[in-house]
Amino acid sequence: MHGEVIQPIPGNHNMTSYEEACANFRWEDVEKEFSWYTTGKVNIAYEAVDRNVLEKGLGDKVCLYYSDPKRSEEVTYRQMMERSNQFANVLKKYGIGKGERVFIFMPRSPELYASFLGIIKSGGIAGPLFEAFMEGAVKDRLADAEAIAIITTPALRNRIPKEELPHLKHIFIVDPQGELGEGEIDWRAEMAEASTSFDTVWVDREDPMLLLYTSGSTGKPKGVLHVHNGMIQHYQTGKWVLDFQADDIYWCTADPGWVTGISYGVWAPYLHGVSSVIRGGRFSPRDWYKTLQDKKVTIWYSAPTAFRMLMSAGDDIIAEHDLSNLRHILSVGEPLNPEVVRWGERVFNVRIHDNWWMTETGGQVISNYPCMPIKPGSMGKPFPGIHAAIVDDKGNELPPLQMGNLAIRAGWPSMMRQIWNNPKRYEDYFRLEGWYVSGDSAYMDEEGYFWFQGRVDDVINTSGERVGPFEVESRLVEHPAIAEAGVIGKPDPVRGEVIKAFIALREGYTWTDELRDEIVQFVKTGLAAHAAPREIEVRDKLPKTRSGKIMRRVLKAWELGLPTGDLSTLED
Ligand code: 6R9
Repeated sequence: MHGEVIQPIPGNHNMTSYEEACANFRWEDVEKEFSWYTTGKVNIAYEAVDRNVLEKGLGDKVCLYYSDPKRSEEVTYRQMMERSNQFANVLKKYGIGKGERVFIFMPRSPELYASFLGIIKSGGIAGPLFEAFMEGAVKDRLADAEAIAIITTPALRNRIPKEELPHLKHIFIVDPQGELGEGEIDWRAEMAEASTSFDTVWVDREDPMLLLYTSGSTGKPKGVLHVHNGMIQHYQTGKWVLDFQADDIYWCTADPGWVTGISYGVWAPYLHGVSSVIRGGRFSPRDWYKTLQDKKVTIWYSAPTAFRMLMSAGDDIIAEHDLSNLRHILSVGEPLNPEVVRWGERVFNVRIHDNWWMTETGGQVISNYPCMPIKPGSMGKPFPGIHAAIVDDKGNELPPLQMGNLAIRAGWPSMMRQIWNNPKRYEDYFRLEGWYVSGDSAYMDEEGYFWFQGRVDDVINTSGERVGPFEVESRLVEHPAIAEAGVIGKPDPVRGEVIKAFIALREGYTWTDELRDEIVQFVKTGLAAHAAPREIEVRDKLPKTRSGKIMRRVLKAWELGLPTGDLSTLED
């Protein structure tokens, strides 16, 4: 398995040798790439947008090629600057400013990106949400963050229970239909009146700009807080991992509700003044290949589930398209099967570069680089300047080929700075002296390549989305028919894992297809479609510890037909 190697594609890559890059690299040197290095004025949105227009002569360059089945639009860097200025002015008009949490809950669109950048220019903290979230999920996040405003669309408006959110004052609606209710504001009408110039609110490098909620194995989703300083890492990984060149056309398929859709859907390409493709609408292999072809995409960043779905759609569709502009492809979010890497090489004639990181790390940590041989199945090597290692449960570094906790020496530029309102949960990540403990297990081979093994905790990764079993269980037991529930990830060839629930019914209920559908719907409306179980199995009783915790490890063993292991803490 370690023997298979795919050699680099020759070319002028920004990084010419990984070893050399590691030997000479200092994060401090990257600071010189930003205008704040000389002016002392910091704001990541200025560096990513305004500076391209005002200092680099890229005002007329396309920032965004947006398209969905109904709409197609190009936005230049100058337009992006002006529109984000307008939205920053709108926020200012409503008295919304520095440090305030402003959420975004809408499908991908040019309006979403202008709003996002406007929030950050105004010194605020943006909280992007997946459009798939239902009322319960939206409410939990807005309440935890004490959000003051949200930007949404008419279709999603009714999932925001404003009456139950005392801090939420303003709901900006893009193209509202009918009368506006209390606190509702017409986004486009306000934009039309707002000035296109705005004095960017200058902040400290350590001031927050982004709040992203993500799941752990216990408790409600946690708010991961990121600061402006992350730009140092977004810039440098853009340079060395994505290998941005001035004329690249770049397509990151990730939604901004996920960290990838921000760090690599906005910051990295914008900081390099590269043109991005954004495609709205549903996944469809034909649309995707057509987008790659028509937009002449050179760098494409997606996720293993998408690649596996494309693979299963067959190679014939690929042959109908000219995809010869592609230079390389990147993948994140879940383990990238060697099979998919080989498929990519065969059908696209380029390499798929796996890379590993998390919402909490803010940027890529372990990567494959265009100048480096790749080993299919490996996530690659640590980014220069970052010390990643495999450590035991006491924090001792383990030698090659030993499996353990994948950990990172604290202090890389885009590291999260807080779990919102929850210092204890933050500290827990750093419980092993000086290490950030990822919750993933892995090993390193003798040549320094890292190989993913699994999650240490029970967090489920379905189609690249992190789902906390506890959230799903909590919602399930809210249903009157369910006495108790335990949720696990079941291996799946396309989605990586699917959600499987084991439940025990309350007295008086019988299991029927109708009840099953009702329960699935119940979870969907409470959380999100992707959080609903694909499979439900009814048992008389679930295995529990004496303290009453459902033993997911036993459920998993049942599912996989494995021995259940030590059951000494089992209730009876
Ligand atoms: C960016 C992102 C993080 C979790 C992470 C791990 C899994 C991410 C991976 C990978 C295997 C890779 N993960 N990249 N597993 N190979 N290349 O995905 O953030 O949504 O927070 O998920 O995803 O388990 O801990 P996030």
